[in-house]
Amino acid sequence: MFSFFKKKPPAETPVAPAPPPPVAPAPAAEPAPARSVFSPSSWFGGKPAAEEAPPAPVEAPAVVVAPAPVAPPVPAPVPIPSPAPVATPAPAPAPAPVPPPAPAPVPAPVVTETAAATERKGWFDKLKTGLRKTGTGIQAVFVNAQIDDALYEELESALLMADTGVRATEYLLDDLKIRVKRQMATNAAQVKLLLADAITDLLKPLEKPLVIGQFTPTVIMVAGVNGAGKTTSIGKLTKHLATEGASVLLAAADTFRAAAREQLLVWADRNTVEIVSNEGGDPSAVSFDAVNAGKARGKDVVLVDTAGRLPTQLHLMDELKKIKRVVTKADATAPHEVLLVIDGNTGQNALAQVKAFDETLGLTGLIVTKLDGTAKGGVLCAIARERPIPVYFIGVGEKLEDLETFNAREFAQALLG
Ligand SMILES: Nc1nc2c(ncn2[C@@H]2O[C@H](COP(=O)(O)OP(=O)(O)OP(=O)(O)O)[C@@H](O)[C@H]2O)c(=O)[nH]1
Ligand SMILES: [Mg+2]
Repeated sequence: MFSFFKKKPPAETPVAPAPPPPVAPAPAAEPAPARSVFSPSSWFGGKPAAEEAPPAPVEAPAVVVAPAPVAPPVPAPVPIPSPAPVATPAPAPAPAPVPPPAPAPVPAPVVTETAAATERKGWFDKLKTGLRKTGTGIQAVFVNAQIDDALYEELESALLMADTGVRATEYLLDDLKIRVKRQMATNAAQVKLLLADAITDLLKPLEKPLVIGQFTPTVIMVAGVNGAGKTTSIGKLTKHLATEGASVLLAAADTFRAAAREQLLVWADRNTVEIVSNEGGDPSAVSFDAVNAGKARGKDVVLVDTAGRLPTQLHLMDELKKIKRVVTKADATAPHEVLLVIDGNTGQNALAQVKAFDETLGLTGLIVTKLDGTAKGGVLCAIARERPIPVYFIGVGEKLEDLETFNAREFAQALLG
């Protein structure tokens, strides 16, 4: 499914993408954490160097992601789980003075690449369908339109309707006008493409891979309001990690709901995933135990699922702070990630949630769910403008494969049809 590989210390090579034999030269000079590093080509980032793997168009190094010993006979850019086609003629960077050419005569990886690209294309189509409600109003502005004030006014309304927010809308319009002038666009279709560029650039800072493996275990705490999709997203992540061989320990720190643990188990692979829970107990204690157990058992990842709460429920927000504090007591470097899950349907309110949870917890990343069926997907632009916290994943449905990494260009293109 989602190809990411497990980098083991010495010569052992990836699991899934099965690249060529020689030691993956990719993450090169890293001080090799001597631990497992999960660095999926489309899901999780490797380490600093090769990260930034935006599956985007052709930005060579990024996409070639950590594992990339892939050595097809061709020199430069390898189209990985890249999004879709579309504009951006990207002046193909010269043949690239690639480092030492990997001597792999193995043709196999190419197949993997193709499969990954096909898979990503399938995801793009799904994303496009999911964002239809958000995008329709914006796309309509460009139908049979002239480039005039009326177009910009209608676009402003459409962006606001999509919950892009006042600040991001103003920013996009100003940016778009500059692009239109610079490119000397003469028709509305060109303006639409330029808007896709503007949205891509605005959203780009949100694009960042989740890094697993710098710490063992990597402790990820997940928070959010009630029903945002925390447990489902954790389940999807867990399943993918487990499928790829990562050992995962779940902390059912949502001790309120009896069903929470079972809900996690449904998603998890029982053979490779363990759960620490204590129904009705103290969420901090469960988290503490889970991190300690994760350390003792050498787990790759500990995912802490917390109960839903509103930012206005101060005692519950304090409880979250406590969970974080206690996790740090169990492992001084943890939590390594504090993720907020937000429901795309909540539009501008999601931005308020991001701000509130960030102030309480210091967020490191977001998961935006339910972008299918919402007309408010523009809120990502508002987040990018007002509280640019990385969006690790976006969800467009309830199924396992409905959660994927966020890519700015892909999102903008899916939005504008
Ligand atoms: N359409 C759609 N539904 C989703 C998505 N993600 C989650 N859901 C649904 O949202 C509902 C709530 O999901 P949960 O994972 O239980 O949410 P939660 O944040 O853990 O909820 P609490 O623990 O009660 O706060 C479930 O019915 C999920 O199937 C998504 O991307 N799209
Ligand atoms: Mg839950």
